Amino acid sequence: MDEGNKLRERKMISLKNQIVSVETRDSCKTPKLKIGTTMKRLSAILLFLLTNSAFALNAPSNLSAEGTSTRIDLTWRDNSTFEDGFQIFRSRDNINFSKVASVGQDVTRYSSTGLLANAKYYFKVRSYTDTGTVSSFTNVAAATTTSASPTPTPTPSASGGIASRYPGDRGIGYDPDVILADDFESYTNVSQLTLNWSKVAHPEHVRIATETGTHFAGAKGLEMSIPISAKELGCALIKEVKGDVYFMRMYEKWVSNYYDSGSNHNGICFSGGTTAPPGTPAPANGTGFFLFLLQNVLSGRPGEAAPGYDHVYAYWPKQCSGYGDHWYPDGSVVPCGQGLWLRYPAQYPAFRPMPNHLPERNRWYCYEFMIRANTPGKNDGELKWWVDGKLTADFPNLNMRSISTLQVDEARIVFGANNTTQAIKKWHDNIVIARKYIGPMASPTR
Ligand SMILES: [Ca+2]
Repeated sequence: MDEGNKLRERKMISLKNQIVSVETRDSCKTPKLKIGTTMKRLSAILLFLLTNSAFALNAPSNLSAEGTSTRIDLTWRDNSTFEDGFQIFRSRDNINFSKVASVGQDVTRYSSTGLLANAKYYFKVRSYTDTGTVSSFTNVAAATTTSASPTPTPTPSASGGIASRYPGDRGIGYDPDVILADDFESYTNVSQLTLNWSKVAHPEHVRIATETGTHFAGAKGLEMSIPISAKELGCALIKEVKGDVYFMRMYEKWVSNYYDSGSNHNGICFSGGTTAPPGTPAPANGTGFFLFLLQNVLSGRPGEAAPGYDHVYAYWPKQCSGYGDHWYPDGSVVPCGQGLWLRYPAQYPAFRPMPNHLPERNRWYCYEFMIRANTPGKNDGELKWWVDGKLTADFPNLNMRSISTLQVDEARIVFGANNTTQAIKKWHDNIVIARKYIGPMASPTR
């Protein structure tokens, strides 16, 4: 018999003695008084029994609360064996609590829904029995709801992009929302690229190409190539920007025999902050950096073929791998399995899985990548991309930064590889960086 049971045993004996003494004492007085008094005493004893059986109804413990958009999820530990359920109390000020719900026996979780956005709530829980017994309360747990679910950036109609107003992209560079438009027609050599771009990294791997098939429109395109090499080689065109929302559209084409099974990066990249060397994750507190590269590489997925499925290569505060995560439109993440959007749907309510997209080699595609940095403290950031004007992937509800000074500060064209066993090559044309959706070129002149 444990101490609690011993205590209860002693209480019961004491109560029995009281009843006996009541009957004995009252039996010496008038019978009428005896019955009435005894009933009163018994009621008091019953009340005593009921209220004191709280000693046996252990309080739940370890209450924790987690807030999402307009709901808070509670969990606690059930420490009682004969409760009929648990009562949940809620407060806005941690002083005045009111009961908001009861849940059944052995239940250890509850979701308080329909709450105000961006609001702090306090909770405590106790166990109860149907006879009116209640335990003492758990600890008070508090959580704050986040902003209401953001509406993902609307997908523009085919005719709604900036490019729809500039057939053949003619004059698109003068649009007030366009930061850079480059068709590579103005250059005779690579050194001139910095007239429009902030920096060209490793120009020895970059060429202005004029051969048939190396340009989407006009007479020239941008060629990037990597020779066979045992070490990592790469090149990039970098445009410095400073803001929270950018779109970058690029026509791109992989050479017909393109194949690289090693570490390969190629495509459109947005980054903010001071990026760390490979293998160093972005700080989890959201004050460091983020990097998102829309690319195609082989990563062992079913049905895969060169150049590999579209995906985002991500360094961000919630990355699961030190060497960056690969996000696919269907919600999976290599090397971590399911993305956060599939594992925690309540935190990513606007995420919709889409089929993965595998481009072909030796064919031009119009890729457009969008980044929207979140409002600090809110999960309203977003990445999405389009292929030939068709929405292909959408990652809303992202929280990629905690401070407003961490902004998108570079838009890049990236091409690089490590341990190449054959030379690889890719062509690029008609690049536009803008603050609004661009869309494919209207009436291309080929
Ligand atoms: Ca061109």
